[in-house]
Amino acid sequence: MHKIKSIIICCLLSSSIFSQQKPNVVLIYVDDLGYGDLSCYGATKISTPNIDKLAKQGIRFTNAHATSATCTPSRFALMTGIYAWRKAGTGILLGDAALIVPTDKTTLPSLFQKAGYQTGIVGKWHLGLGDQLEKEWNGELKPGPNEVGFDYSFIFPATADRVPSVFVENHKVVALDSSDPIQVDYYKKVGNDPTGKENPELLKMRSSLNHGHNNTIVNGIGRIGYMSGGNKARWTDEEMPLTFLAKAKEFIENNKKQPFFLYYTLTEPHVPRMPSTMFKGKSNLGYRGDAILQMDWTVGEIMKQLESLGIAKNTMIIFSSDNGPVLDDGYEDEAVSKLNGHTPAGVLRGGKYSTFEGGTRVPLIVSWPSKTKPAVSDAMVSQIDFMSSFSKMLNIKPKDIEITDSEDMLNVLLGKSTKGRTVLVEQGINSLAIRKDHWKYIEPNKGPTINVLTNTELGNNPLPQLYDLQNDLGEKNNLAAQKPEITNELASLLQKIKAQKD
Ligand code: NG6
Ligand code: CA
Repeated sequence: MHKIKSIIICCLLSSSIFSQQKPNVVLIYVDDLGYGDLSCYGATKISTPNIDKLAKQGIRFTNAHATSATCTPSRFALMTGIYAWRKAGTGILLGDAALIVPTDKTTLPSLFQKAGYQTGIVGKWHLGLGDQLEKEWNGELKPGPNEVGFDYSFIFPATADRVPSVFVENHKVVALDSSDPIQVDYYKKVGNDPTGKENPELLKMRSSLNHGHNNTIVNGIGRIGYMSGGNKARWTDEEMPLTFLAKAKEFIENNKKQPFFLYYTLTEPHVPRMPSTMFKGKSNLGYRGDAILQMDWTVGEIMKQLESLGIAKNTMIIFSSDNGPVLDDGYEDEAVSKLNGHTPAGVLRGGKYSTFEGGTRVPLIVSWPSKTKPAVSDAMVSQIDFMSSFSKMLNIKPKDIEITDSEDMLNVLLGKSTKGRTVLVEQGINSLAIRKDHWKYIEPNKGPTINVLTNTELGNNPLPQLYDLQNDLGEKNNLAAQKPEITNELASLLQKIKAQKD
């Protein structure tokens, strides 16, 4: 009897130890930050001490990828574990788009929910809201993040340069006055608000030529799309980081006694870059640099909070970006003229929108102080792997995952193994590429060579391209004609992966 009792006590104890050890996870996902934008990734013209500290205590990856070179598809893949190019309608969404994440499938946050975590998202969403385009912004905005796995959400719907320029907290526009209802239209003007096109004299920052960020003016900045109403609910760009930080900290504070998953999706350094007063002019690289300093500061504030709550050791912080960098992405914000020799993509070719490495190879840092030993890892990993890796860590095996684009990389993410993926598909704006070990093949396509608006090399070429990334990380030397066997092998491997059906 005595023996049975002690076995039971022992079991209870070990299960409670296990539950205490479930780490909190804070996934900090930033917008348009490049491979060369952080000092821990070699930047010399800008210094990011807080993120550098995170890198020093964790694993810093040199060959990590967003799945795509733009926001919506990268975020879709991260949420679902499925390559976005398999699903129609997963390109860059307008601000009034309907939800594109399925509500009846396991998602990254619902995986955590199933494991007993409290889950929250604070920041940019950009995966659509509601079940139709024409939605009632003044009522309940459903389905959205709360229907795909988040217990709590405080978001803005699309991008900072798109209307409606308001925050949404758990289905409702924050601070909405019912006597001033919101209307949104992407094709024709609604209401009487001035636009950047008609009233450029009202702007504090102009739209770049031909980019078209000159529709409704909100907070002195022309946006993509038209909105009317919701005047009290409209955001002030300079306050945005502080608002998101306050909400993120509130979520952490409220859940400090139980395991939580926070998906903290910062808008920096995406356009419009309009940093808080304390960061304006601080970087000497224009507002893009200032936005990076602001982002770094925010990361430091979260690290400090975790320390002061005594939960830093058992909190995994993951830091990454949704796609590569861009300088002029819509506003005259001096990102180009004040660049001062800074190289946002580092040694990589291309950037946001591009099928070259600059499009998807991004910073990735994983720190879990009680588990990870500091290291630099060259293993190939993708954000799409978070789904399978966390499924392994949480011991939850969803049966409703349609396709296994996501690979279990838990040991790699925790620095226990350096054996990353051997194969990965990368998605540019017009074409796909496949990586196999150190080889990279870009499928032929007729897209433009350069995005003339942003001045980014897109990686498009009507001929096949093959690069040896071991010796040519900058993708300068196309070996397709010289190495037809490898070119053909990769081309057919890509076809095979594309043909996999869900
Ligand atoms: C582009 C916008 C760009 C940015 C991007 C989305 C134009 C000319 N450019 O279409 O400014 O909003 O979409 O960025 O409209 S992302 O990081 O969310 O994918
Ligand atoms: Ca982005």
